[in-house]
Amino acid sequence: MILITGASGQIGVDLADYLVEKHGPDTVLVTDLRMPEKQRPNRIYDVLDVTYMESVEKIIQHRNVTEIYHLAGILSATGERHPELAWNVNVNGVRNVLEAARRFDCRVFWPSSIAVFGPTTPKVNTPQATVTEPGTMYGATKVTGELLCKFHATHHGLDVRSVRFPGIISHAAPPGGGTTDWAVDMFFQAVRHGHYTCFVTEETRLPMMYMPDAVKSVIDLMAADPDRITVRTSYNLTAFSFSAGELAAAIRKHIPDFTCDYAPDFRQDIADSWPQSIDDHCAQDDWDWQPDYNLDAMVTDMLHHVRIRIEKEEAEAAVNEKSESG
Ligand code: AKB
Repeated sequence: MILITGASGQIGVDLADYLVEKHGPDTVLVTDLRMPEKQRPNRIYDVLDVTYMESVEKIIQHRNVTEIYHLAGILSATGERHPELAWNVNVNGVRNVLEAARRFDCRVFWPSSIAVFGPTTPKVNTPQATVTEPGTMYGATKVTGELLCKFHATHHGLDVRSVRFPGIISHAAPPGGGTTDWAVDMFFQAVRHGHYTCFVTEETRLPMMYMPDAVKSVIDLMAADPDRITVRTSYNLTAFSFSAGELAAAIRKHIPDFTCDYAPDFRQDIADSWPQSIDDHCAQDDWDWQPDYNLDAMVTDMLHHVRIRIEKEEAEAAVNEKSESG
């Protein structure tokens, strides 16, 4: 059985779809802190709080889990507001999962982040091996998680694999509490209202990736020959970089009246402490990483799906309103 933790989150929703499609619904256990409001037919759901070791062990043992995609985590902006929560979920969560995986002989995927880098890291083409002195609690939890992964891999032979995700752009599930959320919000606001007020400046440039590539990276990394995996902390990974102003301009090619203004808040400092672009040659060399989407292809596909989603939501809202008033 394949276990996904944090499966209602941004990556979890798309990854669960992929894994269910590939392996069949009987082999994927979809877990999160709460049962999802809308459940898909033929899915096995369960509740799992990864901060409780006993619960993690129990679910692995009872469900015969052999592979874990440990996605439960608190993102950067929420982590800055609730540092203790971030430490508990991100560090104790990954520690519990790694320890249980070792005992029950499971393989593990765990996402790290560009947040492991900080103000003292080279910002352009950030190398794989460089300074990791993050300025945020989220970054501190990710550095700690990476070191725990390496410890379990080298001391216990645990097959744990990881990537440092950049900002991820998706339409199926919204991100929650991240610093790169503006790159998703901008699409939804552009389609809904033709206007967006962005919480970072126009010049803010960050490395990003479209969700289909993020899912592909997880699948490719987990499928790679173990002898080729030379990085047991976490692989640098990127698809492209853009500034908020460049994304607005790319959206404007499809929605000419779209306007965007900029009102930076506390997330600006976090964004400013992160790299602008990433060198992911190790991932390219070790497991042939190559993204499929560039900026324009991503924008075209995102707008198509965001429009469909918003039309569907509006149609559902109209039906609900009608049934309530009738
Ligand atoms: C965030 O903004 O917190 C995440 C990340 C880059 O890890 N998207």
